[in-house]
Amino acid sequence: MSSISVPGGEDVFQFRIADVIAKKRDGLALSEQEIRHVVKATMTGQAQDSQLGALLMAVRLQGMNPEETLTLTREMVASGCVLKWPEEWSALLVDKHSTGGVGDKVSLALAPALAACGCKVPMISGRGLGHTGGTLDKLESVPSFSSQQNPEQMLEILNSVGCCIVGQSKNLVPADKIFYEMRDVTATVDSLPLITASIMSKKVAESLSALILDVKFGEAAQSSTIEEAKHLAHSLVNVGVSLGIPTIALITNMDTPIGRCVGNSLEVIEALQCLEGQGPDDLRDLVLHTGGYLLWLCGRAGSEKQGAEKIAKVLSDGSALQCFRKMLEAQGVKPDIARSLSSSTKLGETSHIEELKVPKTGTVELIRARPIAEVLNALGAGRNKATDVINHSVGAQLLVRVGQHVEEGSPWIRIHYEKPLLQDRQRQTLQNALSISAQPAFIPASLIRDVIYAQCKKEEYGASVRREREIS
Ligand code: IUR
Repeated sequence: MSSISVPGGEDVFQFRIADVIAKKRDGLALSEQEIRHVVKATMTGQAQDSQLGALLMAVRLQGMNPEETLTLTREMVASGCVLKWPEEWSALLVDKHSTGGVGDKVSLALAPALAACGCKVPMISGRGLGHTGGTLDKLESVPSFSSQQNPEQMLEILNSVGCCIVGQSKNLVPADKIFYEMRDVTATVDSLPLITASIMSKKVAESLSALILDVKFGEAAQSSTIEEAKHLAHSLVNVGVSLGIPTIALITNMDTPIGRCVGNSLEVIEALQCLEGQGPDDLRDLVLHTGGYLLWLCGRAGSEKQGAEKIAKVLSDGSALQCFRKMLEAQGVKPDIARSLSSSTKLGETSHIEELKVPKTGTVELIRARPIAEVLNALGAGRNKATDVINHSVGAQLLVRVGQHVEEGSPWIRIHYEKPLLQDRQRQTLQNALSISAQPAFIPASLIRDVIYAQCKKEEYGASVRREREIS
């Protein structure tokens, strides 16, 4: 390393990227200046693709300590713009991030419910890839919905409605796009520090007052075990709190689809049921708890329980549904469609609807989300590469729940499809997704298995993190 002085400026450290790669290859921690240099060199094009690939692999194999992960996150944020909001919103800005699941329509009900409670929710979401669905794909099953909103438009919608759900803008954390594309082709996606910095840099750039993470584990999740999910959750929460955002993570199970519907337009209808104060219990439970924790973290409720009660109120009195409709209208949906949207609206139908039958009498032990999502993907509900076109109407309705007694020959799943047609081997895959037991099945009360905080007492959490932010 050498340093040169720029007239009137700080010393500019000159690193050879090859030396930084060698340091990480040998298991040493990188300094703040080294990480800053790598991110800057990535943005200016000075770092060659081969060097970035080698560095990402070195990080994947050797890891990063919490300080390095924090620095990487901070430098990635600095690669682009951050969203700026009016000062008077400084305790109102909240968001949620999920590591991805099947049938996960929580954000669709949560964002408007939080807006109805007085929060500002600048939710930046993604599209589905592989077997997990994406919030933007779900919303795009509503005709003319536009996820492309620039920061000025977001500000306007937050002012008038309180929530928006939009796609990632090019100027926010541009380093993440470069790193993510490189990770995808270098087998380095599954690196804890790289996942942490990727997720948290985008959330930090939203300038939030509080954040909740839904870190999923199970057969249909990115983390297959609860231990792995907790490890990721600790890393995410520590970065959030270190950067002054009160952050907690829920550890939730993802073996069985959330709710009863999988597939874009069917999931919007199910989210509308939740916004009408009804819908499946597991979905409602996640919306109430996620919202409850956020209201408590940002200081709008005295406890998570009080927060959940506020969310329950706006779901039952119709104000959350009104916010959802207003958000859709503000994001391009025709007023007559947006204003009358309800769970009985038809959002597109398929030419084929087919029910599969329960193979033997017993209790439903498990409905495996992953094979169901994979078959639906192949039928056009999702994409395997970013350029694939999806059919929003393709999906499935589960007609039974885990723990339910079922009789042989009764229907358990209804598949909505068009072309390509459902094949016999896919019918078999779906049948194998249903486990029937002769014994009564254990039904956990909630999908939430743990809550991860940073290192301070739960009672003081939101306030103490807010205090730290004011001091720093
Ligand atoms: N989502 C992100 O935003 N970043 C990642 O690295 C992964 C999921 I994996």
